[in-house]
Amino acid sequence: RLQDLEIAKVEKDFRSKHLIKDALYDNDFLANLDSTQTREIIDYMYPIDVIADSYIIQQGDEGNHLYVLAEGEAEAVRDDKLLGKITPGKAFGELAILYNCTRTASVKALTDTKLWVLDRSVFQVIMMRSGLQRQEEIVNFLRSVPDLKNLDEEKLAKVADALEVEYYSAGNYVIHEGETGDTFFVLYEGQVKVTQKMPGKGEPQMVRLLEKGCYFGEKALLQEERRTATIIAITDVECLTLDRDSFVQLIGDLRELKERDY
Ligand code: PCG
Repeated sequence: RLQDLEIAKVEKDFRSKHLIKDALYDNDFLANLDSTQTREIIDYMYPIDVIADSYIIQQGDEGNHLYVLAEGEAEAVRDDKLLGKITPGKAFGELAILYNCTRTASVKALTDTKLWVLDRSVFQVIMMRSGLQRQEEIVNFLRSVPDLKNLDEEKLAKVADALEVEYYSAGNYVIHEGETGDTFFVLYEGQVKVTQKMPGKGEPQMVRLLEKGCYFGEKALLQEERRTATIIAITDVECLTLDRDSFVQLIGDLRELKERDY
């Protein structure tokens, strides 16, 4: 377990979390991690600086780290042949970690760079937790969500499988009233406020606050064409999201959601 390794999560701002998440999704070998694995990798990566012209990875070495380039530029070289440039938002070093082989190429910093790093030992613990354990964590959380807890076990498990993670920084819009939308959100961390346009009022009016364990965005997926309210992150926010197809298949016919009257 991660706790047994006595490694702390590393606080990071939401821009960094975004960058790491996009880098993981952008990488062919890491794109299929589930939302819990993605969240954990993001939480446990730590920052390092590497100065220009030094090697981040040496071909042939044992691989002990997975990297995401945050700032600067690097290049990948195999047998003295340039494989390509690595730019911010790219993950690299995953092959030796995933397949237990030696480094298949060298990576050299072309400028001073800032990197996010994950130790192999942490990566392995994250990967080795059984699908069942991970699913259980999310299912337990979903059981605390009003209305969703009435889903049967099988549906809950399927929802847990289909969820993805999304991050919003404090002050950012999650949903704009009036736009079309294809996403259902469950708030996993942080607070958002709901505002709505009201007749006779110039500014949208505050309707309510939502916190961990609340859901939103169901209306545009059920009876309405468009978003009926605006959702703004008050704190940094972590959401678990379902796309329209999964929503319709798994949750769409819950009476509690359909009949929800704000
Ligand atoms: P949707 O899809 O219309 O997008 C905005 C969401 O805000 C909406 O779904 C609800 O999930 C959520 N919400 C929270 N409080 C209210 C409310 O009082 N009225 C409405 N219409 N939506 C609300």
